[in-house]
Amino acid sequence: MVKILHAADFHLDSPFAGLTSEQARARRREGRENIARLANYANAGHVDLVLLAGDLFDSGEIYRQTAETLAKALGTVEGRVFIAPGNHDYWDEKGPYAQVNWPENVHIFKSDALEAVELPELNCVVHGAAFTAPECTDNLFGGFRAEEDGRIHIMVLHGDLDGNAHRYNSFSKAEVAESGLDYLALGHVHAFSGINRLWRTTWAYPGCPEGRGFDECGRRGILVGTVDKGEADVHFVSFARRKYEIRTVDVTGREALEALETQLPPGGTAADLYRVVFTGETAAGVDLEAVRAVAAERFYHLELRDETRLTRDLWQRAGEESLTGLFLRGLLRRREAAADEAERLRIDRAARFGLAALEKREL
Ligand SMILES: [Mn+2]
Repeated sequence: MVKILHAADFHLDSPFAGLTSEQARARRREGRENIARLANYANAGHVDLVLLAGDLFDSGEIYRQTAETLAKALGTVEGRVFIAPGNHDYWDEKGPYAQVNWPENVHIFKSDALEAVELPELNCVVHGAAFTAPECTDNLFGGFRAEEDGRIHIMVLHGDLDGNAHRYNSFSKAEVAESGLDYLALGHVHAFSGINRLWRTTWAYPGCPEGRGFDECGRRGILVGTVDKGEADVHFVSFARRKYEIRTVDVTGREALEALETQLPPGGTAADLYRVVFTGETAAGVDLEAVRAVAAERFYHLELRDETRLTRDLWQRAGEESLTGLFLRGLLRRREAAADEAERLRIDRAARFGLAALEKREL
């Protein structure tokens, strides 16, 4: 039995567009610190193998110290570390992995042909391969069969299981089922896949351990557990320093701040990045600047959107024989013909501005 820790898709030195440059810098630093946290976590759990399935760096254009920081942190791991470079951090003689000296316990797969590393002390073999370019139209996995030799066979690989793009090492579930592997540690898909099984092979994508935008919301983490012949007992562990969350807040008949309050978790949001979308019906819309002035300090980062629609009784004024009625009738016709929700929201906004202007004129 071997104890493993499986992680992937750190995307260190991501640009973090959408944050201030100061926060983006802080988040990049936190990303690098995550590696040391990971090493400490592995040591505390007496992990034998740390399996890192690619996309550790976001690109070849990393900050100079990043590879050094990674090498130093992984050198403190008491077990062995295996890295299978992916499409963002593909192996290249001039690439980021080649810039530093790696400690002895770290093995980086450097070939786009599968390689086997034997670990007799663990009765285990770790297989792996590398992307050697930003795309890999070959199937690095296909045809692989683990020897039936009583040893535990594990593979760490970046790739697209059941993918149809064929640009990122696509391979099939049938191939995994035939592999005879005990555990397949994958990287590439950024959401946790769940722990899956195909015949005797357990496989999983851990997802990225730290969200980097509102397309990577919620709990993020790593996988830890044990692998034995024909069985793996692996589970997800939350690891992210900060979460991205999107909350939809209906403000119909309520103050925006009050409504927002009911949607927030009891544990607080000071460490997290939130996008709040106000919906429902209002006469005047939501004063986003007023909400921001009060609420912003309670979040690491707060984005606000007003997607409320005009209250129904205001649209009813379309029946009036007045300039307001005429104006609203015109918009209502366009609203009924609108192609999508976004266009309807734009028309609601136009109605609001128009009504405000008309009210001033009528005074
Ligand atoms: Mn990735």
